[in-house]
Formats: sequence, C-alpha cells, structure tokens
Amino acid sequence: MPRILVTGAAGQLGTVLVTKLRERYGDDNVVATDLKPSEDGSFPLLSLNVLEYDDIKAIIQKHQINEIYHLAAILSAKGEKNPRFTWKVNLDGFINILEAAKECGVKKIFNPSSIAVFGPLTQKENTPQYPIMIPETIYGMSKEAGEQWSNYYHKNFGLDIRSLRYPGLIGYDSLPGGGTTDYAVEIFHAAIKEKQYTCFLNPDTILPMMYMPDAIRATLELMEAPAENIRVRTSYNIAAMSFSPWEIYQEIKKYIPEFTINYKPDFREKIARSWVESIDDTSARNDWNWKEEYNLSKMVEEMIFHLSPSAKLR
Ligand code: NAD
Ligand code: AKB
Repeated sequence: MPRILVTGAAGQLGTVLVTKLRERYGDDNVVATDLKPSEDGSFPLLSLNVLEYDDIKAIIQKHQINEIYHLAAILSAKGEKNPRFTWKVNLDGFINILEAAKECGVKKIFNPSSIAVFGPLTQKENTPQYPIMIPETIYGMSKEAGEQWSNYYHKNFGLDIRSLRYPGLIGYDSLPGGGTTDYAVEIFHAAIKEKQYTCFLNPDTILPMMYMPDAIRATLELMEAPAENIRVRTSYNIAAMSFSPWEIYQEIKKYIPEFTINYKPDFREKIARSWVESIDDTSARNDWNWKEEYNLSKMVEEMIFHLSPSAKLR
C-alpha cells in the first residue's frame, strides 16, 4: 500500500486529487500538506513549506512516506509578479523534494509540468513531444527546468519520477490559483451568477484545456502504469480539447442564453499567445494508453450541471 505525501494539496488540483487518492488508498495513507488550510476545510492538512528541507524530511520519516505528489507551485500569471521568488518556490522547492526523496529512500514521485514549457518558437499546432522549448514566463522556465531535473534524478539516482504537461485544468469543485487559463473556470461562475463576464484574453486566443476528471484519471493511470512502460522521463504531452474564449462562450450560451461577454485583454494575453494551440500526445497514448473522455461540449454540460443544478439542461 502506498504511503503518499501531497504538497500544495489545498490548490485547484490538490483539492480534487487528495480526495481521489484517499478514496483509493485510504485516508490514513495520504498525508496532505500546504502552506495554508484548504478553502472549505474539506480535509485535514498539515502545514509544509517546500522551501524548508528539514521539514520535508521530517514529514517523510514520521509518516513513512514512499510516494510523493509534488503539486506546490506558483502559476504563470502570479509568477510574473515576483519572478525570483517563483523560481525559488518552483525549482528550489522541487529540488528539495528530490533530495529529500533520495535521502529518505522514496522512489516514486509525481511532478506536474505544464503547456507553459512551450514558447513562441514551438510548433503551435499538434505540438510534438520533443519540440523547441524556449518558454517566456518564469513559471514556464521553472517547469521546463523541473522536467530536466526529473530526467537527471531518474537517470542518475534511479528515482521513478513521472510527469504530465497538463493543459489548463477546468473543474467545478475548486478554484484556479493564478494562471493564464483561469478564465475558463471563472467564465462559468460569472455566467451563472452575473450573466456577464469580462475576459482577460482575446476572443480568438486558442489554448489546450482539460476537464478535471480526465486530469485526475490521467494522473492515476500514469502513476499506476508499469515502470517499463514509462519511456518519457521529462514529461508527457497530454491533450483533451482546445478552444478560444469565443468558442466556450458560445457553448455556455446554449444553457444560459442571456449570458454576455466582453473582452479586456491584459498581460495574460501575451502569455497565452506565447503558448501553443493543440498538442500531439501520441507518446502518452502509446506508452500507457491515455485517452480523454471529455470534449468541449461534454465538459460544458457537466460544469453547468454541477455549478447550477437548476440550470435548464438540453
Ligand atoms: P494552485 O495555485 O491552485 O495550488 C498550488 C498550491 O501550492 C497552493 O495551495 C499554494 O498554497 C501551494 N504553495 C505555494 N507555495 C508553496 C510552498 N512554498 N510550500 C508549500 N505549498 C506551496 O495550483 P494548481 O492549479 O493546483 O496546480 C498544481 C500543480 O499542477 C502545479 O505544479 C501546477 O504547475 C500544475 N499545473 C496546473 C495546471 C492548472 O491548470 N491548474 C496546469 C498545468 C500544470
Ligand atoms: C497556468 O495558466 O499557469 C496554468 C498552466 C496551464 O500551467 N493553468
């Protein structure tokens, strides 16, 4: 039975992932940690700052941890406000996890990466597994460097580190934490509550996205795949859908006809334009049988249903 440590567990992904991990492996086998308590206090959380190396080691030893999901990070938009600190949390924090794992004999680690590793020189459509990667945000730089550190610790110290380049994640039971893709969650809450949304991206800016249940399933399937199947030790491309603000608006309007949108692009538009539009995830499909379940229309239907059970469904 795995004994799991989750860092950054109170965030958008951690909130959902911890619940799933606990369903699967039992409450006592999943130690959730973060800087702060979870927003709704939905599960017990220990305090852990990933910049505190000795504290990481103490938690690993005390709870006999043998697997780590390292989610703690500062995302793309928030990261641009304080680049040096973002680099420190995202990269030094990850290296602390790697070193503590090596020292304490923890062999298996999940380290999420992101489509933010791509940059303006990357092939924009059907982006391959190994394209040119010169990211232009500090978040993307830290994630790209983290991928190289994962590969290095795997090759040199035998750590079984696995990773996904998540697209923007969209879910109904947690809020995003300061990214460029946050609009695709905000738009649902605004559509249901205010019937109006001001989008910080242009109407035609296309980004890869994924519905949270697909992201959780991908994570668990990757982590449970036989080690010999894992042939990418930097991070796997993974895809589900791609759309623009205009396209998701049209889809939501089918359920909330009075919903209106306007556009006031800010610095996040430049970040989004530096990323890619669609992803080739053949390696993930071949190596551990990845397949998405949700496209744009199915995701929108479920989001509206969960956020507003009284909304009129087709
Ligand atoms: P989030 O911002 O919602 O949560 C991150 C959590 O990390 C927060 O709860 C924060 O308190 C915590 N944290 C920050 N600094 C910390 C520190 N020094 N020590 C301990 N905890 C700290 O982010 P998320 O969306 O849940 O993302 C989780 C992971 O998935 C991140 O690594 C992120 O890069 C990656 N990812 C997320 C998305 C997405 O769309 N949500 C897409 C691609 C990759
Ligand atoms: C962000 O927008 O920063 C994140 C991500 C795609 O990594 N959602």
